[in-house]
Amino acid sequence: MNRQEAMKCFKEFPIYGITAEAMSNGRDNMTVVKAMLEAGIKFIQYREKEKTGLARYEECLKLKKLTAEYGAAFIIDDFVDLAIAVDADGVHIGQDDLPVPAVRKLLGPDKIIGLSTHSPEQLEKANEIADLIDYIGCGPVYATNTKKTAVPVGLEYVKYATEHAKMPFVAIGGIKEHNIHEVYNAGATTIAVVSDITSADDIVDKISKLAKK
Ligand code: 3NM
Repeated sequence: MNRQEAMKCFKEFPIYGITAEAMSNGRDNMTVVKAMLEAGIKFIQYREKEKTGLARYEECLKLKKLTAEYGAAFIIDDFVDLAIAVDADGVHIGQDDLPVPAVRKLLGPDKIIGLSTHSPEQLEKANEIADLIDYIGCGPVYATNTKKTAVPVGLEYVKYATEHAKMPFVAIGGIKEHNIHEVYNAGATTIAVVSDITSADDIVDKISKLAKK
């Protein structure tokens, strides 16, 4: 799908899905992603930092096919080369990765770039190159074991993003069924939930609860 169609997916369903095989109760990513898609998720990020390049490549080829069957966007965390190799719909990068203009040069004009931000300063810097970025991540909203080094930025930053971001944003970090209503109330319309989904006994049921405002 093209960049515009992929961003339509971003906006179509409130929950943004991310893989985390180590926190999936022994299930593989294909099983977990299939459940996410069955539940209506339209935007999947492949995030696997510990696997080998070959394992990631082979898995992403399968996941790209699966997500395409459901008309969902499929993007890759961190690895721009992998995204190009499997013709993913884009990448998600962090503040310490290749700079956005360099990634845009590698990917060309028709792929999504998402950028993690963790402060109003980083958001304002992203705003300055809004034409190169499709969406930003804002977090971690709460403390999380999934990304242990990150310092929580709280709902205040979600409110800041609601008012100031020039592009769509996804709130992320420590968001679960019991606190997601606070994040919706702070103005987020797209919310990434990792461990509360991947570790759920019934993933489809969990997502239907998270998607209710
Ligand atoms: N990025 P969970 S927080 C992958 O703040 C990630 O940019 C973050 O996992 C950021 O939903 C985070 O299990 C982990 O807390 C989110």
